[in-house]
Amino acid sequence: MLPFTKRAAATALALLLAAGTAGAQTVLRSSDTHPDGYPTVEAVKYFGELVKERTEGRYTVEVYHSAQLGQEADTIEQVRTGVIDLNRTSLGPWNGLIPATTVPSLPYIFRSVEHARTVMNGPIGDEILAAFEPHGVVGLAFYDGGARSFYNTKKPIAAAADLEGMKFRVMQSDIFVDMVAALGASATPMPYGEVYSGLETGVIDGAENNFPSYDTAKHAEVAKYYALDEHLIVPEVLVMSKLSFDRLSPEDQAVVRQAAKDSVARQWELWDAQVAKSRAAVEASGSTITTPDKAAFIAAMEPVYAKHVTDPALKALVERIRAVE
Ligand code: GTR
Repeated sequence: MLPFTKRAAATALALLLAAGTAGAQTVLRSSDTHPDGYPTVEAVKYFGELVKERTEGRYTVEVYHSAQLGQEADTIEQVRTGVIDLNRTSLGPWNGLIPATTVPSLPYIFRSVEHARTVMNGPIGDEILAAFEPHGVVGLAFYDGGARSFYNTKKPIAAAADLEGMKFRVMQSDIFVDMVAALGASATPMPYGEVYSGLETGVIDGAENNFPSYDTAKHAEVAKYYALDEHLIVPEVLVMSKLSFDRLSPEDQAVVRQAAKDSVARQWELWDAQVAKSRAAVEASGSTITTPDKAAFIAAMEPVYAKHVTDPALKALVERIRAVE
Protein backbone atom coordinates (compact mmCIF):
# COMPACT_ATOMS: atom_id res chain seq x y z
CA MET A 1 0.00 0.00 0.00
CA LEU A 2 1.20 3.47 -0.76
CA PRO A 3 1.86 5.77 2.20
CA PHE A 4 -1.00 8.22 2.80
CA THR A 5 0.60 11.30 1.25
CA LYS A 6 1.63 9.42 -1.88
CA ARG A 7 -1.83 7.91 -2.13
CA ALA A 8 -3.45 11.34 -1.78
CA ALA A 9 -1.13 12.73 -4.42
CA ALA A 10 -1.96 9.83 -6.74
CA THR A 11 -5.69 10.43 -6.22
CA ALA A 12 -5.29 14.13 -6.87
CA LEU A 13 -3.36 13.39 -10.04
CA ALA A 14 -5.99 10.92 -11.19
CA LEU A 15 -8.70 13.53 -10.57
CA LEU A 16 -6.76 16.15 -12.46
CA LEU A 17 -6.31 13.82 -15.39
CA ALA A 18 -10.00 12.94 -15.34
CA ALA A 19 -10.89 16.64 -15.25
CA GLY A 20 -8.48 17.16 -18.13
CA THR A 21 -10.26 14.60 -20.26
CA ALA A 22 -13.70 15.78 -19.24
CA GLY A 23 -12.78 19.40 -19.96
CA ALA A 24 -12.79 22.31 -17.52
CA GLN A 25 -16.03 23.07 -15.72
CA THR A 26 -17.15 26.58 -14.93
CA VAL A 27 -19.90 27.38 -12.47
CA LEU A 28 -21.75 30.59 -13.31
CA ARG A 29 -23.13 32.31 -10.20
CA SER A 30 -26.58 33.88 -10.46
CA SER A 31 -28.41 36.07 -7.95
CA ASP A 32 -32.12 36.30 -7.12
CA THR A 33 -33.87 38.10 -4.31
CA HIS A 34 -36.67 35.51 -4.14
CA PRO A 35 -36.79 32.25 -2.16
CA ASP A 36 -36.06 28.84 -3.63
CA GLY A 37 -39.05 27.59 -5.62
CA TYR A 38 -40.15 31.07 -6.76
CA PRO A 39 -40.86 31.14 -10.54
CA THR A 40 -37.85 33.34 -11.40
CA VAL A 41 -35.48 31.16 -9.36
CA GLU A 42 -36.81 27.98 -10.98
CA ALA A 43 -36.67 29.49 -14.48
CA VAL A 44 -33.00 30.42 -14.05
CA LYS A 45 -32.29 26.89 -12.77
CA TYR A 46 -33.98 25.55 -15.90
CA PHE A 47 -31.88 27.93 -18.02
CA GLY A 48 -28.83 26.47 -16.24
CA GLU A 49 -29.89 22.92 -17.10
CA LEU A 50 -30.17 23.89 -20.76
CA VAL A 51 -26.74 25.54 -20.68
CA LYS A 52 -25.20 22.49 -19.01
CA GLU A 53 -26.76 20.12 -21.51
CA ARG A 54 -25.86 22.20 -24.56
CA THR A 55 -22.25 22.83 -23.49
CA GLU A 56 -21.79 19.17 -22.52
CA GLY A 57 -21.31 20.11 -18.90
CA ARG A 58 -18.62 22.72 -19.44
CA TYR A 59 -20.88 25.40 -17.93
CA THR A 60 -23.33 25.07 -15.09
CA VAL A 61 -25.41 27.69 -13.26
CA GLU A 62 -25.75 28.00 -9.49
CA VAL A 63 -28.67 30.17 -8.35
CA TYR A 64 -28.08 32.03 -5.08
CA HIS A 65 -31.70 32.67 -4.11
CA SER A 66 -33.15 34.58 -1.14
CA ALA A 67 -30.81 37.58 -1.63
CA GLN A 68 -27.84 35.52 -0.39
CA LEU A 69 -25.56 37.73 -2.51
CA GLY A 70 -27.21 40.97 -1.40
CA GLN A 71 -30.19 43.21 -2.13
CA GLU A 72 -31.10 43.84 -5.76
CA ALA A 73 -29.45 47.28 -6.13
CA ASP A 74 -26.14 45.89 -4.81
CA THR A 75 -26.24 42.80 -7.02
CA ILE A 76 -26.66 45.07 -10.04
CA GLU A 77 -23.26 46.55 -9.24
CA GLN A 78 -21.84 43.06 -8.70
CA VAL A 79 -22.93 41.83 -12.10
CA ARG A 80 -21.63 44.96 -13.82
CA THR A 81 -18.21 44.51 -12.25
CA GLY A 82 -18.09 40.74 -12.84
CA VAL A 83 -18.24 39.76 -9.15
CA ILE A 84 -21.23 37.60 -10.14
CA ASP A 85 -21.92 36.18 -13.60
CA LEU A 86 -25.69 36.37 -13.85
CA ASN A 87 -28.54 38.26 -12.24
CA ARG A 88 -32.32 38.09 -12.33
CA THR A 89 -33.95 41.31 -11.19
CA SER A 90 -36.87 43.59 -11.85
CA LEU A 91 -36.35 46.14 -14.61
CA GLY A 92 -37.12 48.96 -12.15
CA PRO A 93 -33.72 49.20 -10.44
CA TRP A 94 -32.05 49.58 -13.86
CA ASN A 95 -34.00 52.77 -14.68
CA GLY A 96 -31.37 55.20 -13.39
CA LEU A 97 -28.68 53.60 -15.54
CA ILE A 98 -30.42 52.59 -18.78
CA PRO A 99 -33.00 55.05 -20.21
CA ALA A 100 -34.71 52.44 -22.41
CA THR A 101 -35.69 50.45 -19.30
CA THR A 102 -37.80 53.34 -18.01
CA VAL A 103 -40.50 52.92 -20.65
CA PRO A 104 -41.63 49.38 -19.71
CA SER A 105 -41.45 50.55 -16.07
CA LEU A 106 -44.06 53.30 -16.56
CA PRO A 107 -47.44 52.94 -14.87
CA TYR A 108 -50.16 51.57 -17.15
CA ILE A 109 -47.83 51.37 -20.17
CA PHE A 110 -49.11 47.86 -20.86
CA ARG A 111 -52.80 47.07 -21.32
CA SER A 112 -52.42 43.64 -19.77
CA VAL A 113 -49.89 41.00 -18.79
CA GLU A 114 -50.39 39.41 -22.22
CA HIS A 115 -49.58 42.72 -23.91
CA ALA A 116 -46.37 42.95 -21.84
CA ARG A 117 -45.38 39.39 -22.74
CA THR A 118 -45.87 40.06 -26.45
CA VAL A 119 -43.93 43.33 -26.43
CA MET A 120 -41.03 42.16 -24.27
CA ASN A 121 -40.53 38.95 -26.22
CA GLY A 122 -40.67 40.59 -29.61
CA PRO A 123 -38.40 43.03 -31.47
CA ILE A 124 -39.01 45.88 -29.00
CA GLY A 125 -37.89 43.65 -26.13
CA ASP A 126 -34.75 42.69 -28.05
CA GLU A 127 -33.97 46.35 -28.59
CA ILE A 128 -34.25 47.00 -24.86
CA LEU A 129 -32.07 43.97 -24.09
CA ALA A 130 -29.41 45.38 -26.42
CA ALA A 131 -29.46 48.67 -24.49
CA PHE A 132 -27.85 46.89 -21.50
CA GLU A 133 -24.61 46.13 -23.32
CA PRO A 134 -22.88 49.53 -23.05
CA HIS A 135 -23.40 49.27 -19.28
CA GLY A 136 -21.33 46.18 -18.66
CA VAL A 137 -24.11 43.61 -18.97
CA VAL A 138 -25.64 41.46 -21.65
CA GLY A 139 -29.44 41.41 -21.55
CA LEU A 140 -30.54 37.81 -22.09
CA ALA A 141 -34.30 37.55 -21.62
CA PHE A 142 -37.38 39.06 -20.02
CA TYR A 143 -39.57 37.14 -17.62
CA ASP A 144 -43.07 37.97 -16.43
CA GLY A 145 -43.42 39.89 -13.17
CA GLY A 146 -47.20 40.17 -13.43
CA ALA A 147 -49.12 43.25 -12.29
CA ARG A 148 -48.22 45.19 -9.16
CA SER A 149 -50.88 46.74 -6.93
CA PHE A 150 -50.88 48.72 -3.67
CA TYR A 151 -51.40 47.06 -0.30
CA ASN A 152 -51.41 48.53 3.18
CA THR A 153 -51.77 47.90 6.90
CA LYS A 154 -54.49 50.52 7.55
CA LYS A 155 -57.68 50.32 5.49
CA PRO A 156 -59.39 48.90 2.42
CA ILE A 157 -58.86 51.06 -0.70
CA ALA A 158 -62.11 51.62 -2.59
CA ALA A 159 -60.83 54.43 -4.84
CA ALA A 160 -57.55 56.09 -5.87
CA ALA A 161 -58.28 59.02 -3.52
CA ASP A 162 -58.10 56.67 -0.52
CA LEU A 163 -54.32 56.45 -0.93
CA GLU A 164 -53.83 60.16 -0.19
CA GLY A 165 -51.51 60.90 2.72
CA MET A 166 -50.28 57.32 3.06
CA LYS A 167 -46.65 56.25 2.89
CA PHE A 168 -45.63 53.48 0.50
CA ARG A 169 -42.40 51.64 -0.08
CA VAL A 170 -41.30 51.57 -3.73
CA MET A 171 -38.38 50.03 -5.63
CA GLN A 172 -35.33 52.23 -6.12
CA SER A 173 -36.32 54.28 -9.18
CA ASP A 174 -37.53 57.90 -9.46
CA ILE A 175 -40.46 56.86 -11.65
CA PHE A 176 -42.03 54.98 -8.75
CA VAL A 177 -41.45 57.87 -6.32
CA ASP A 178 -43.22 60.24 -8.72
CA MET A 179 -45.96 57.71 -9.40
CA VAL A 180 -46.86 57.55 -5.70
CA ALA A 181 -46.60 61.34 -5.32
CA ALA A 182 -49.02 61.74 -8.25
CA LEU A 183 -51.59 59.87 -6.17
CA GLY A 184 -51.17 62.27 -3.24
CA ALA A 185 -49.23 59.74 -1.19
CA SER A 186 -45.53 59.66 -0.31
CA ALA A 187 -42.93 57.11 -1.37
CA THR A 188 -39.96 55.64 0.43
CA PRO A 189 -37.55 53.72 -1.80
CA MET A 190 -36.16 50.79 0.19
CA PRO A 191 -34.71 47.33 -0.48
CA TYR A 192 -37.22 44.50 -0.79
CA GLY A 193 -35.72 42.68 2.18
CA GLU A 194 -36.60 45.56 4.52
CA VAL A 195 -40.27 45.89 3.58
CA TYR A 196 -41.65 43.34 6.03
CA SER A 197 -40.14 45.06 9.07
CA GLY A 198 -41.04 48.47 7.62
CA LEU A 199 -44.69 47.42 7.53
CA GLU A 200 -44.55 45.78 10.93
CA THR A 201 -42.98 48.76 12.70
CA GLY A 202 -45.12 51.31 10.86
CA VAL A 203 -42.19 53.05 9.13
CA ILE A 204 -44.36 52.64 6.01
CA ASP A 205 -48.13 52.15 5.70
CA GLY A 206 -47.87 49.95 2.67
CA ALA A 207 -46.01 48.79 -0.40
CA GLU A 208 -46.89 47.57 -3.88
CA ASN A 209 -46.20 44.29 -5.60
CA ASN A 210 -47.67 41.28 -7.40
CA PHE A 211 -49.49 38.46 -5.57
CA PRO A 212 -46.48 36.09 -5.53
CA SER A 213 -44.20 38.65 -3.83
CA TYR A 214 -46.94 39.89 -1.45
CA ASP A 215 -47.46 36.28 -0.43
CA THR A 216 -43.97 34.73 -0.37
CA ALA A 217 -42.27 37.71 1.32
CA LYS A 218 -45.04 37.41 3.94
CA HIS A 219 -46.14 41.03 3.54
CA ALA A 220 -49.71 39.71 3.55
CA GLU A 221 -49.24 38.76 7.21
CA VAL A 222 -48.93 42.41 8.20
CA ALA A 223 -50.61 44.37 5.38
CA LYS A 224 -54.09 42.93 4.97
CA TYR A 225 -55.57 45.36 2.44
CA TYR A 226 -54.71 44.69 -1.20
CA ALA A 227 -56.19 47.02 -3.86
CA LEU A 228 -56.16 45.46 -7.31
CA ASP A 229 -55.30 48.67 -9.20
CA GLU A 230 -52.55 46.98 -11.28
CA HIS A 231 -50.64 50.23 -11.78
CA LEU A 232 -47.41 48.58 -12.92
CA ILE A 233 -46.52 45.62 -15.08
CA VAL A 234 -42.74 45.76 -14.74
CA PRO A 235 -40.91 42.96 -16.54
CA GLU A 236 -38.21 40.90 -14.86
CA VAL A 237 -34.88 40.62 -16.64
CA LEU A 238 -32.07 38.05 -16.76
CA VAL A 239 -28.66 39.54 -17.50
CA MET A 240 -25.09 38.30 -17.69
CA SER A 241 -21.96 40.20 -16.79
CA LYS A 242 -20.21 41.35 -19.98
CA LEU A 243 -16.91 40.25 -18.45
CA SER A 244 -18.22 36.69 -17.98
CA PHE A 245 -19.95 36.66 -21.36
CA ASP A 246 -16.80 37.77 -23.18
CA ARG A 247 -14.90 34.82 -21.71
CA LEU A 248 -17.21 32.40 -23.59
CA SER A 249 -16.51 31.17 -27.11
CA PRO A 250 -18.90 32.57 -29.76
CA GLU A 251 -20.63 29.15 -29.85
CA ASP A 252 -21.14 29.15 -26.08
CA GLN A 253 -22.38 32.74 -26.18
CA ALA A 254 -25.03 31.63 -28.66
CA VAL A 255 -25.95 28.72 -26.39
CA VAL A 256 -26.37 31.06 -23.41
CA ARG A 257 -28.52 33.51 -25.37
CA GLN A 258 -30.74 30.76 -26.77
CA ALA A 259 -31.08 28.92 -23.44
CA ALA A 260 -32.26 32.16 -21.80
CA LYS A 261 -34.89 32.66 -24.49
CA ASP A 262 -35.91 29.02 -24.18
CA SER A 263 -36.46 29.41 -20.44
CA VAL A 264 -39.10 32.12 -20.93
CA ALA A 265 -42.02 29.80 -21.70
CA ARG A 266 -41.16 27.75 -18.60
CA GLN A 267 -41.14 30.90 -16.45
CA TRP A 268 -44.56 31.98 -17.77
CA GLU A 269 -46.03 28.60 -16.95
CA LEU A 270 -44.58 28.66 -13.42
CA TRP A 271 -45.64 32.27 -13.03
CA ASP A 272 -49.30 31.68 -13.90
CA ALA A 273 -49.48 28.80 -11.44
CA GLN A 274 -47.80 30.87 -8.69
CA VAL A 275 -50.13 33.85 -9.17
CA ALA A 276 -53.17 31.62 -8.71
CA LYS A 277 -51.60 29.84 -5.73
CA SER A 278 -50.50 33.06 -4.00
CA ARG A 279 -53.81 34.80 -4.53
CA ALA A 280 -55.65 31.86 -3.01
CA ALA A 281 -53.19 31.77 -0.10
CA VAL A 282 -53.57 35.43 0.82
CA GLU A 283 -57.34 35.24 0.52
CA ALA A 284 -57.36 32.20 2.78
CA SER A 285 -55.20 33.97 5.35
CA GLY A 286 -57.61 36.89 5.57
CA SER A 287 -56.44 39.57 3.13
CA THR A 288 -59.18 41.87 1.84
CA ILE A 289 -58.91 42.42 -1.91
CA THR A 290 -60.68 45.45 -3.34
CA THR A 291 -61.00 46.41 -7.02
CA PRO A 292 -60.91 50.22 -7.29
CA ASP A 293 -61.80 51.86 -10.61
CA LYS A 294 -58.58 52.22 -12.59
CA ALA A 295 -59.63 55.35 -14.52
CA ALA A 296 -58.64 57.76 -11.71
CA PHE A 297 -55.27 55.99 -11.28
CA ILE A 298 -54.54 56.21 -15.01
CA ALA A 299 -55.53 59.89 -15.22
CA ALA A 300 -53.28 60.72 -12.24
CA MET A 301 -50.21 59.36 -14.06
CA GLU A 302 -50.00 62.15 -16.63
CA PRO A 303 -47.30 64.14 -14.75
CA VAL A 304 -45.18 60.98 -14.46
CA TYR A 305 -45.15 60.61 -18.24
CA ALA A 306 -44.57 64.36 -18.70
CA LYS A 307 -41.51 64.24 -16.45
CA HIS A 308 -39.94 60.93 -17.48
CA VAL A 309 -40.73 60.73 -21.18
CA THR A 310 -39.12 63.84 -22.65
CA ASP A 311 -36.53 62.25 -24.94
CA PRO A 312 -37.93 61.80 -28.50
CA ALA A 313 -36.66 58.20 -28.69
CA LEU A 314 -38.46 57.31 -25.44
CA LYS A 315 -41.63 59.08 -26.62
CA ALA A 316 -41.52 57.01 -29.78
CA LEU A 317 -40.98 53.87 -27.72
CA VAL A 318 -44.13 54.60 -25.69
CA GLU A 319 -46.11 54.92 -28.91
CA ARG A 320 -44.60 51.80 -30.44
CA ILE A 321 -45.40 49.76 -27.32
CA ARG A 322 -48.99 51.04 -27.33
CA ALA A 323 -49.35 50.13 -31.01
CA VAL A 324 -48.48 46.45 -30.40
CA GLU A 325 -51.66 44.37 -30.58
C1 GTR B 1 -40.60 41.66 -7.18
C2 GTR B 1 -39.50 41.40 -8.15
C3 GTR B 1 -38.16 41.50 -7.46
C4 GTR B 1 -38.02 42.78 -6.69
C5 GTR B 1 -39.24 43.08 -5.86
C6 GTR B 1 -39.21 44.48 -5.23
O1 GTR B 1 -41.85 41.60 -7.82
O2 GTR B 1 -39.62 40.10 -8.65
O3 GTR B 1 -37.14 41.33 -8.40
O4 GTR B 1 -37.76 43.83 -7.56
O5 GTR B 1 -40.43 42.94 -6.60
O6 GTR B 1 -40.26 45.07 -5.11
O7 GTR B 1 -38.12 44.94 -4.86
